[in-house]
Formats: sequence, structure tokens, C-alpha cells
Amino acid sequence: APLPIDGVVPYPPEVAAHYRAAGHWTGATLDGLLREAAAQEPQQVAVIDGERALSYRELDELAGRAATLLAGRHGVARGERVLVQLPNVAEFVLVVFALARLGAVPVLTLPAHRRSDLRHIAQTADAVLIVTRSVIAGFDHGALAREVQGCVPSVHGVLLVDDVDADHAASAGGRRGAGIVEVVRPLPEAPTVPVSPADVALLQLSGGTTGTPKLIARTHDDYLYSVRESARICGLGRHSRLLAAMPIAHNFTMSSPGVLGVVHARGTLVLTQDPSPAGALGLVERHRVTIVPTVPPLVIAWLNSAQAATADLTSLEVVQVGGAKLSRSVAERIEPAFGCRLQQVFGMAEGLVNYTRLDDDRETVLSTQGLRISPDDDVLVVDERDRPVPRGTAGALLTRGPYTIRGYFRAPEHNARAFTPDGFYRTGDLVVEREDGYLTVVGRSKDQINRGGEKIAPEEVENALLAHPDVHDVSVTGAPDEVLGERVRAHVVLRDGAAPPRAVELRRFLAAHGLATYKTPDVFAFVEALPATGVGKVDRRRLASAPSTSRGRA
Ligand code: J2J
Repeated sequence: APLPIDGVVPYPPEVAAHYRAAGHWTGATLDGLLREAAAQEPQQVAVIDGERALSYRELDELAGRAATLLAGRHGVARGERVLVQLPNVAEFVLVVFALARLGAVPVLTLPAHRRSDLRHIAQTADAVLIVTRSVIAGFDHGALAREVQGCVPSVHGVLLVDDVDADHAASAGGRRGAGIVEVVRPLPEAPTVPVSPADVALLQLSGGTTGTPKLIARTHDDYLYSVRESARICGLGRHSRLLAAMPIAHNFTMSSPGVLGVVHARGTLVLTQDPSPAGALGLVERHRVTIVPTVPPLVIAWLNSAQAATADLTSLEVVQVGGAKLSRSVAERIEPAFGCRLQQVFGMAEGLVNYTRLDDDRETVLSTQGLRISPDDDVLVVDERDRPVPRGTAGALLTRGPYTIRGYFRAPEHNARAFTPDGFYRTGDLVVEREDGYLTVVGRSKDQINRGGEKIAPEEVENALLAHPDVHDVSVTGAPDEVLGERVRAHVVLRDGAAPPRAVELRRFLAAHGLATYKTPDVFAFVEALPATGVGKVDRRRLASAPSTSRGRA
């Protein structure tokens, strides 16, 4: 029987029954996914991380043992939420499947998240444990996790996967600093916990348009439907090798078709923490990578690198680009440079994912962001009053379907605005729909900045800056950027008599405030007053189109 978690907005029962009857929801679970892969392809390499490789059998066994550690040592039980903050390393995959084995719910955060987001997320989710690494990219995540633990009562522990407690490591026959793989090896495998496919499989984070990030509860049934179909659409098979160079926890990297699509297809996942052209394209060559998900700034960096011409990229079948609008000029360079298909991906952690298909004509691949996954994805393109606009005209995208949530987790007030009464999610994207259903993203109606695929709610950055003693008023907007698409610009009105702080000082202040690194403004502009709209609200449209020459003193 399903284990309801309070605050999850369910699919209406008759709708769920239809998705089951239609064969979309098959009753599969994350744990079942790995077990099946291990049973059918035990020797096949599942994960490559640096010099380490794990077969499906090893991954399955280690996940079972890690589940023992999580349950025995940390008391993690079915339905409980566990914050996972890990980079692109094998332990991420291991921990997600270990939690799945217990029916526990990973909350997937990014390494760039800091105290402010983590605290809010842990609080909202009532997380019981934080799993991270002591250091990621030079930052002390062990200390950060303990800080979060200190201010969120539900969190009763921190598990550092590279430095499992000395006493436990000793009792498990491992050594300090040995890493979770070594520590769990001698443990027995956890007994099977019954998990319902209607249970929440994981919590994803929304890009957010408000002061606080929203959590997205995805069920096994709905998530795995999108994963299976994504794997099929992207041509994944046993031969597939997917390079995860962008943050692994991102919904794109996880499920479109991503990590889970690879396991579904019994392919191989190649992980790297170094997305640089030399690092990533070197791995493509070394491991004969066939498919790689990217965001525009990443693919631009690769295109502009020497390695694009010198590395052996003949194994590549598909370069996926999504998360932010891909400019046509960049799109045109991809197939010639990489000698493979370009696939545009327009998706969202809330659900709906669109792909250009591998056999689409060139014009479609260059000029659209693709077609929805499912015939049961309802897509509406509407005007300000929710009335459908004629095909071919721009409008706001509303959607609902077999893998799109019906509401954010524990956010009833926000849900009243973000969803229509009949369950459509208001994506906040402006699109044009072609006669055949292909969508082109033409803009955005939501208050959000898309910085190269990372989503930022201006309100959150504004609130953080308003806490600064010298700041009287502030408005944060996106400013056009060749590579990132948009960067973050803060217009700051100082208190009377305050000298303009240096940009580095403001950044340091925001870091101390606990703001995620990618949300920190790229540019500070000090202004006398913020432009106001007729009703006294700040006129963001005007700020967004203002020239970006005024910079803070660096
Ligand atoms: C323009 N805007 C895009 C695109 C997403 C696959 C791929 C991406 C995401 C993702 C994802 C875009 N062109 N090709 O979850 O599974 C913007 C839209 C959208 C928002 C969602 C996946 N692809 N976007 O990016 O939850 O504004 O998911 O509503 O991070 O990114 O962001 P996110």
C-alpha cells in the first residue's frame, strides 16, 4: 500500500487509474529498476568515476549494504526524507539507490546550494539526515551540513560519504577516510522494504520564482514513465555511454534520460566533476561516450575549445542541449563540430519534457525545443485570461499529464497561483506551438532569471541583499549575456550617506548570508532610485532592458 506523506498533492484517482490503464504507470520502482538491471546484466559496467568502475552487480550489492548503513546506523526508514548534496561521483548513484531500497526519499540538492536554501529545504522536507562529502570544489560541506543540522531539529545526523566515522569504519573493517564504498563492503545487505510505485521516489527542486525554493515530489510511477520513454526517444541501449558533466542531481541529468535512463537501458554512466573541454571531451574519447546532456554555456565552451577539433569524438551519437534557450547560431555549429545529432530538450523538474527526435529534419532540430514525451501530456498555449491562442501565436504554456506534478510539496498558497483549478501547471514559459505540437520557447512570464540553465528567483537575491546594512532598496534582474543567456544584475539603492561597497564585499556578505553561489549577482549597479511602474511596483522590464555598462567597483 502507498505510504502517504503529508503535503504531497496526489493525482486525482480517476486520472491515476487512466495512466495505469494506458500502460504509462507500470508499477515499477527505483529499487526494482536497479535490481532488474543487476539480475539481467550483472557484469555490465554501470558507473565509471575516474579510475573506479562498478558493474551492475556491484552497484546493486553496494546499494544494499549502504542501505544497511543508512538504516542501521542512521535510522533512516521508509518515507523519510534525506538531503543529498553530492557532486558527480559514484557515491551519488549509490546513495540514491540505497535510499530507494529503504523506501526513503532523496532530496536532490546541488553542490552550489548553501545554508539559506539547504535550511529551508531541510525544514520543509523534515529531513532526518544530510548526506554529503567533507569537501566539494574546495568548500567545506561537512561544516555546512552540521550548520544546517544545528538549525533544523528534524535533522539528526550528517553522513559524509568520504569520511565515515572512524569508529564505524573500524567496526566495519574499513579505515577512516576510506569512503562509503569501502565502508559498506563488509556489511550485510538490507532486507527488502515494501515500496509502492505510488510512493514519492524523490524530491526535486524547482527553479523558483519566489523568495524560497519549492520542492517537487515525484512518484516512482510518474518519474520512471518519463525515464523509460526518454530512454526510448533518445535511442539508449546497452551500448550507450552517457557522460554526466553537468550537475548530476539536476532533473535533466537524472531523468531526461540521464542516470536513470542509462540504468533502464543497462548502459554505462560516465561521471566527471570536471566539465572543462579538456576534461569532458577527453572522457568522451577515452570511454567512447555516446550521449551527453548539456546546457548552452557548457556546449559553447566545448565548441570554442581546441579539443572540439582534436579529440576523437566519433563515438558521440547525440549531444543534448536544454535547460535554457539555445541560440540558433550555436545550434547550427553543434552537428558539424561533434559529428553527431543535436537534440534540443525543453523540460522542467515539475514534469513535462519535450525533445526534438533523432530523425527530425534539420530545421525542426535547429528552430524548436521539441515535442512532448507522451500523447497524454496536455499542452495548452493561452493568453493572460487562460484562453487558448491560435496555433502559431505566442502564449503562456500550461501543462498536465502522466509525469507532471499537480502541486508543489507543502506549498498550498503558492499552488493556488502556480496551478489552474483543473490541475494544469503554469510553466511561466511563453511558447509557440506548431501544427504538429512541436514547441518553440520564445520568452518567459515568470519572475525568474535563467543563468545558463540555473534558475534564480530575483526575490530571493533581493531579500538577501536587503539584509545588508548599507542597502536601502534593491531590484535584481537578468541582463543579457552571450554565453550564459542571462546573468544576474542587482540594482542597488544605498542608504543616505553610505559609500558604495565594493562588489567583492557584497559577494562576501551574500556568501555569509548563505546564498547559493550561482545566485550571487554578476553585476552590481548603484542607482539613485529604482524605476517604478504605474502602481508603484519596481519596473523590472525597464531594468532588464537597461544598458549593462554601470558596474560596481570590483
Ligand atoms: C528554453 N528554456 C528552457 C529550453 C528548460 C530536461 C531539460 C531541462 C530541464 C530543466 C529539465 C529549456 N529552452 N530548451 O528538468 O528534465 C527553462 C524553462 C523551464 C525551466 C525548467 C529536464 N529547457 N528551460 O531545465 O526545472 O523556463 O528543468 O520552465 O531546471 O527551464 O527548469 P528546470
